[in-house]
Amino acid sequence: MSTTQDKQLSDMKISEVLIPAEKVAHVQLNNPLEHALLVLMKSGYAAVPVLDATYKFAGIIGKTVILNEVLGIESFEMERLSEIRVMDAMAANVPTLTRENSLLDGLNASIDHPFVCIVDKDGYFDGILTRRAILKQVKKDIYMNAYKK
Ligand code: 4BW
Repeated sequence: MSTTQDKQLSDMKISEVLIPAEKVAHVQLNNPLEHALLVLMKSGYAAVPVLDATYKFAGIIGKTVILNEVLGIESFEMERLSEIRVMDAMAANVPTLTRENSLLDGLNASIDHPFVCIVDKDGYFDGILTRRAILKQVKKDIYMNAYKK
């Protein structure tokens, strides 16, 4: 039986390299931007998924968007961090895929996005596919093909 180790990227599904939901830092729609910024700073990530109260995927929020929201004419108006909610600042129009999509679909999406959110058929958050996971697989493919010659 072939394992992820010796499979070609073109034969793989997203489920084989997905980071599962329980390992992904996230925030919720109703959280204030202050909480989202804390999660982003403490996790070290530039952007994380936004979920609703039932764990359905809703969008993505990142540090740049948050800082833009509180950027005044000459200074940052930090008190606004507690006034604005994540749902009013996040990017909602982002592509999603399912764990059954091919890794090639993921590769296409990751050209424009550092990570792609994976959802089930009802929109519940399943995890993320990162560029890192895809690049690791691309590297394996290149090495495997080099040894075949
Ligand atoms: O805390 C980190 N741990 C590790 N192991 N690597 C990290 C960490 N923070 C950043 N990195 C590296 C990764 O290679 O820097 C790249 C860019 O991070 P980003 O985008 O700009 O914060 C990381 O590349 P990646 O693994 O391909 O991840 C792409 C993007 O996916 C990240 C972040 O927005 C999101 N992400 C990755 N893992 C996540 C996550 N978001 C929430 N929870 C996670 N566990």
